[in-house]
Amino acid sequence: MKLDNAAINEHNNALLPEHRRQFDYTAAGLPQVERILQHLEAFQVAIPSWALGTGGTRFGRFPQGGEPRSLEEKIEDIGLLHRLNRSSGAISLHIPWDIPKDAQAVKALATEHGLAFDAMNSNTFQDQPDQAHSYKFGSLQHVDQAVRKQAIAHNIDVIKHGIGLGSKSLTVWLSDGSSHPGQLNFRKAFGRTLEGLQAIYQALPEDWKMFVEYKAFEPNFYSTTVGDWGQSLLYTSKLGPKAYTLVDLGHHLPNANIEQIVSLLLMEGKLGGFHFNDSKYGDDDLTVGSIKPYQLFLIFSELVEGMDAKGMTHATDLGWMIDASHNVKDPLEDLLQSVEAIMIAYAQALLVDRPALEAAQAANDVAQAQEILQQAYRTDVRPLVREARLKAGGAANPIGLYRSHEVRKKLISQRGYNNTATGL
Ligand code: PSV
Ligand code: MN
Repeated sequence: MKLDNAAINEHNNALLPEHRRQFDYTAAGLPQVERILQHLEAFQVAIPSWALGTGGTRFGRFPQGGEPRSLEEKIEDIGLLHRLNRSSGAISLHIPWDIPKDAQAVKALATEHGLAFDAMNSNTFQDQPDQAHSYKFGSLQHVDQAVRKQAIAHNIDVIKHGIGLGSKSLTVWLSDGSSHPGQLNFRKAFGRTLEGLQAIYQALPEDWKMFVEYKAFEPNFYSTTVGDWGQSLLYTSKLGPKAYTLVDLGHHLPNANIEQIVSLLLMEGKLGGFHFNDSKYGDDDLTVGSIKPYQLFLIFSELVEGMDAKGMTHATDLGWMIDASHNVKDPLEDLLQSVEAIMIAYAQALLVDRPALEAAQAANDVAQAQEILQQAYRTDVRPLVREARLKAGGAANPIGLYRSHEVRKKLISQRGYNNTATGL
């Protein structure tokens, strides 16, 4: 489904006077507004190909209807999101859930929608119907070399698909681990996994990055072979300069200080990218910023500070991706909300008065440090994010336009009710 310029203009014209009033009020109190708007306009968040349909839990799934039936329709849906918010200009593919049959055609369709291909994701956590060996007891950690070879070959295949699409990175998330004490020799499992990752690393093109994603639990509930940022950092340090750690916000044990993890990984030059989501209990995969928006801001605050200290380009030097599951909301609305939450946290982080914060830290002025952070966090930056979106040609109120245009209803009439777009 495509939205034409006329529909966007009509929507924007109605909202412009009120937007101007709000923007002028916010901008008047801020230094360097132009710089902030440029940063916001440049910032793009990749949408995962697996998040466009209704998700579910092991207890069931309640479909919304109108889910994309093919990779092409997934690209169309992300194109629509990008048309609305101008900040979703990339797609992250999961193989084998979304194998491009004709890479050239798929790439051309994505380009038509203004989309680039972000990280490719491999999958050695599920058995596929045509697969020779099972991943029941792991993939790269497996005691049987034949299973390990199969998992390595799959990752190399994913790289090949990515080359055809113009992607520049591979994300490896392994569900490897154990569910019972004694099941696994931790040291040997680590060694076998490292060997497998090394073989995959060898197959990476020169200008590619490899992201090693960690997760504390699930589907294994006693140990995970890439269980936390320390273990991921061990692997990526041993692998070499093209290997980086990927932080999925939902993959930590409760109350972990993610902003500190991010800061130290950046310091070591080993932070590769993000999977954004939010959670109350574990890997809940909820809408970004819906539960802990202050934590999201603190993470972005460390990112901005750490990237600036290294002279990195915010928009392109890390991989910015969403990894969420939309169980009760319309997935497209949920994704619009997630991207908006990311842009808001980023904008707030750009507002932090860094020299003043440094001075407060140097003076051990703890109360002042909090004042400075919360001054930025409590600023309503939504008019700034909206202004950047309008400048880029997007909609003043993406969800408002999505609803008034009755997009979901139209998608259901085009695609029907009973499709499943997710691979799980
Ligand atoms: C695992 O929970 C994960 O976060 C990995 O990134 C997978 O690729 C993705 O979710 C699958 O939904
Ligand atoms: Mn993830």
